[in-house]
Amino acid sequence: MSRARVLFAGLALTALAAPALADPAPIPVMLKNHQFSPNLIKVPANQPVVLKVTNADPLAEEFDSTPLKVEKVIAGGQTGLVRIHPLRPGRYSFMGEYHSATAQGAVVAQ
Ligand SMILES: [Cu+2]
Repeated sequence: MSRARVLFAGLALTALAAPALADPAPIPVMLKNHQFSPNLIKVPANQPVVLKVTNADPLAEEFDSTPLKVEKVIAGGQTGLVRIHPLRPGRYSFMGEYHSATAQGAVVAQ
């Protein structure tokens, strides 16, 4: 291989490896009868986290959290990925904004 080809091969490998680091395994969360399950989600601190939220209700819901700086609408019967930036240890509440009387939960980073 020429020097240029070796360099290109190295870059290609880097590009393939990067998404695995940036995209952690999603944590499944179910929303049914306007309640999250689990409603207490333990995650590792200081690293990015992805929640895979399945809305099993027929109505849309908005996963909303001011402390997590997240807002995501998930249509009825659909699944959405909620990406959370690395967190310091602590408790971060979230809710389903459209049904907040019952749709409440928290992420606990530790
Ligand atoms: Cu909102």
